[in-house]
Amino acid sequence: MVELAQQASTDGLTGVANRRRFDEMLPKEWRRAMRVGDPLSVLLIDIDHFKAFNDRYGHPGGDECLRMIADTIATVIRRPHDLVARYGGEEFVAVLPVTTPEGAKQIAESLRAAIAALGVPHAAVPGGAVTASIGVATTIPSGDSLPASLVAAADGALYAAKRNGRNRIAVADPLDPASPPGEHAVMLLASPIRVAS
Ligand code: GH3
Ligand code: MG
Ligand code: MG
Repeated sequence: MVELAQQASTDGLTGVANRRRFDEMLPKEWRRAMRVGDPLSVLLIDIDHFKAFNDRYGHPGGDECLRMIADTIATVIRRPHDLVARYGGEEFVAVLPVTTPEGAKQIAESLRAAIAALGVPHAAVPGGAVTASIGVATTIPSGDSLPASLVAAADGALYAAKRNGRNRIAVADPLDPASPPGEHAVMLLASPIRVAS
């Protein structure tokens, strides 16, 4: 039974958690963070120019690349309460409980660097190696907003990272015009906040 439950929550290709596990876990973490007033951070990680990678190296090569990237993400993000999941296609998501904006930004930057340092050849792009772009968002959850708004904010930041040239991170900010109207109901923290210990 334990094995079946494990299979039902794991992505078959990469071995990290699947989308279903993420969809179950995020609202739980959201409620827990709301109860105690902790910050909650989300990273959305999208491989750059992955269509071109598949075109060049074939779908099996793309699958192998996805596995390597997933392993790297799971190596960098490994605190017991963190979750790394395959969000869909060549996109991964990380949920980081009790993580301030500054902490989330540092983890995202380490992750971006670790993926680039893998040096997976990608001859179809100028840098010659596989890279990823990362969108970062943090909030202290409140009853006025929904978990999906935090993911939407990270997605807006990811879009900004792509637009600004890829192989970079971007942090959601309420002043960022990329944030769609209405997202401001989520309290996005522009500066580090103190967490009671
Ligand atoms: P960008 O830098 O803007 O993210 O460009 P991109 O090419 O990475 O983005 P796009 O969304 O156009 O392409 C994503 C590609 O990911 C297309 C799809 O075939 C590939 N892909 C999605 N899931 C899988 C998978 O499971 N295996 C493989 N090999 N490829 C996948
Ligand atoms: Mg994508
Ligand atoms: Mg991509």
